[in-house]
Amino acid sequence: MSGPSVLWMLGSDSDLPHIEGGLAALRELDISYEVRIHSAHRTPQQAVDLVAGARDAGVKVLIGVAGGAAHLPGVMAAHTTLPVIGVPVPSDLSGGLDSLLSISQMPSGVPVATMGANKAGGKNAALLAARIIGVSDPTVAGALQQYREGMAEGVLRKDAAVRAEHRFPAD
Ligand code: RP5
Repeated sequence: MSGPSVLWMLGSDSDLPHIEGGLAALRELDISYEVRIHSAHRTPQQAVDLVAGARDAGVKVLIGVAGGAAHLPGVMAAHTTLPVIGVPVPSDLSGGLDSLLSISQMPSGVPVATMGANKAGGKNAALLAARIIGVSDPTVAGALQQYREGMAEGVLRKDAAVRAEHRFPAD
């Protein structure tokens, strides 16, 4: 039961830059995580074995990150009843429309919560994982509330700054 709360699985190390914001968010919320590289196509057996053992290892949420054919999150969801979040990595084809559709268009019965194929995808995956964990963990729920309040304060600071600078006639 000593595994991380969130297990990230990436189809390639080239996907790493797309999850940096998500890893930072989990650290800020003090939620444990582990990142692994396994591909639905290149190392299918290792990927499946890791997912199949995740619940017994104490993992609460799985995040699959992949681009292009992007079967990884769906394969993960097929081998566990834990919640699976998919992060489509932008590709050369229409900015990642292929990744987005591949991950989001799951058949009935095997859900994957699909994030955007944009720079927010990795971060939002982490925050959705935190919300799922926060359902039964008041400490995480409290940390999320603080996170939201910090975000709102940041917007208010920017509003005040832009208002002071972009005003005509100025005071
Ligand atoms: C996918 O193929 C990976 O998730 C990655 O987004 C994409 C390209 O992988 P590399 O060729 O850079 O290893 O499986």
